[in-house]
Amino acid sequence: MNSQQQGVENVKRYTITTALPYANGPVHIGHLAGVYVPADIYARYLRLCGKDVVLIGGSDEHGVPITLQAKAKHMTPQQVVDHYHAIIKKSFEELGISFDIYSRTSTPLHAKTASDFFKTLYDKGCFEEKTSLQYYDEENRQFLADRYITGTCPHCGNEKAYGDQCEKCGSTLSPDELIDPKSAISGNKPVKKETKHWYLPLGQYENFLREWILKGHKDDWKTNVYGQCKSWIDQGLLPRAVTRDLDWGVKLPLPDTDGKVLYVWFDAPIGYISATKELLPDTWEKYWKDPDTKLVHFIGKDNIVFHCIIFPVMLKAEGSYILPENVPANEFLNLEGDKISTSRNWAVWLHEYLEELPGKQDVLRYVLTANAPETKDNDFTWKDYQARNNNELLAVFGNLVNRTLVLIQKYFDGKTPTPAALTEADRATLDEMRGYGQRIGASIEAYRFREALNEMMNLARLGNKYLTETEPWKIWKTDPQRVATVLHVSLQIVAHLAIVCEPFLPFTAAKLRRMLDMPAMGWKEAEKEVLVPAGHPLGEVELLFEKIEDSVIEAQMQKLADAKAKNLAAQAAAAPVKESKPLVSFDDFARMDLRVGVIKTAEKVAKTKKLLKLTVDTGIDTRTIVSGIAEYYQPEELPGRKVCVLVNLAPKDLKGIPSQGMLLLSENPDGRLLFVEPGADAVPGAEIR
Ligand code: B3M
Ligand code: ZN
Repeated sequence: MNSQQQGVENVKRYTITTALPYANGPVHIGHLAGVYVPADIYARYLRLCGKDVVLIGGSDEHGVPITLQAKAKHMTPQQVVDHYHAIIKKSFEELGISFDIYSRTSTPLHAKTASDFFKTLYDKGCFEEKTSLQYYDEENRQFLADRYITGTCPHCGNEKAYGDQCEKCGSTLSPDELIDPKSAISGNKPVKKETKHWYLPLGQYENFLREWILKGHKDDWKTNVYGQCKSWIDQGLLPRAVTRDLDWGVKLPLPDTDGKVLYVWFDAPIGYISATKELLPDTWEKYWKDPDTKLVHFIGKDNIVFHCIIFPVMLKAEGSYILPENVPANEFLNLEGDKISTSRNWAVWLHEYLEELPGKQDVLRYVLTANAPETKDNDFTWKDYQARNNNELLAVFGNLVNRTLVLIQKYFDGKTPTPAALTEADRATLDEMRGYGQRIGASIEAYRFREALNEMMNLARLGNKYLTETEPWKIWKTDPQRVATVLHVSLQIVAHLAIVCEPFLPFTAAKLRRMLDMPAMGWKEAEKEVLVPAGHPLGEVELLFEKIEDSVIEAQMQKLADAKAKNLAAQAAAAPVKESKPLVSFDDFARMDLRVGVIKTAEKVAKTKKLLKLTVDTGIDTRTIVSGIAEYYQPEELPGRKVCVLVNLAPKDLKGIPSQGMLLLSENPDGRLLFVEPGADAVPGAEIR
């Protein structure tokens, strides 16, 4: 019986891990949507079910990106990771990510755990030892691993590909595949030098992986995860180096290996184990070696191979560990239609969000769950954030709670009303209410968190529907007893929400419990009918959510626009300017007839992304000119715009449109085209000389 069929009641304990973010930058909404919010929902739910759960997190503090950043900032790697580990840890706490421990991989305990793990595999003869020629920077006397070497990607031509990966086309690369390799430190062409490394022979575990994943988890792993594993296994599993020539990382427990460390992707997953050891020094093994423990890794899709192939092979080879029951990896979240990018500062950083939008932790948790990229990449927009807050959290969830509690305050002095005989509709509503806990729980256990969240909101919708149909505010004078019954029923729905919203909206759940003066309750309680008994005095009514005004969204959009402009300017400043073309004579130049023109009309050329069809008054005539500026200018903003026109360029048909001349444009390093504009007083036909 696989884990899916195993309901929570059959599982003794859970070890839930979350991808360890690199401590070379803050976390952003992509990390949260992909990994940390779903993991926290899962852990909170299981705790409410009374399960024994450890939720493990921590900072990944090794790897070349950290050392490169340290070099660039004239800091030590330890200073870099200390700085970002603190920011990351604090921001997770403030968002309510309920780690049982948030550790880090630069601790001595981790170093010992990881090097002991390596030594165990080494002593068992699991590794292949290989001496090979590797790229070496003679000026810095350093081997060039992973991000220390750049070059042109053989697959897509990206000139800034790395020795381990091309970020443009996503290909996994080895340094030898790079065209025209350069050292990322000195920029020099590297030489080859002999060095010894240890390799994990993944191919020897092909049968194990086929049996364990392709057969054993065909039905319960997400298709995106299963599919990636299958293609990795089918394309052939090459030996994987587990050591590097670097000075920052976990040192090797072998003689004469100074300057060598464990490959970051060998040591980082062991960080889950060392963090558990740190948390539970005496009982950690129950969570990693007891077959009654269910191990679940929460990650983003770019980490699938490490968590489904490489780390399980390491655990299998070591022999005493359990394997992950599930790895529900999410796809990627984009921002306003563009890929989130740390280097381009195209992100909503968690620590900045918490500072700029205080008290809105649950709004972010809600929106990121509602839009979670569970099966395909998805997009975060500030407009959607505002809409979901105003139209769902405020108008549905908050409205039900507020109406119920204000009316009880008003009519019953804040005491839970005593119901009279229930009508059929009352009975049906209460019966329906009691079914939500089981349905929401089933979706969470299947890692379908969007579905679970929507079902939780459907419980609030049930309450609103009930109040709208019974309209207690209209019958207080004529039938106060009926009002008591209706508000009693409505209050039970609110109390049930306090339980079932907790995994998603922990801050709201705490407020609700305070308002109802209700103790924390387990998930099973949601099967009961009455959670707040008649006569029970309620607490103060608080506002759960407030309307988010356009100005708040506009400020965030402006922040993104500023980041984009700054990034373009930085790109322009950093980009090498092209050499000048060969000299021309004045006569050569004089043959070109350049005039001032005014754009009269502009329209998109059908079926093209780049072309606009313009009519331009050149002073000589009004003519059609087709220009590739559609990505940079909207047609409606162009009429009346003064431009510089090459009027004696031979006419040319572009997409079937005869174009007579050319507008002068400048091209930024990022490819952005901008008009070369004449002076404001220049008139159409004026010669440009
Ligand atoms: N440090 C983060 C990433 O690739 C990587 C995860 C490690 S989990 C053991 O986004
Ligand atoms: Zn590429």
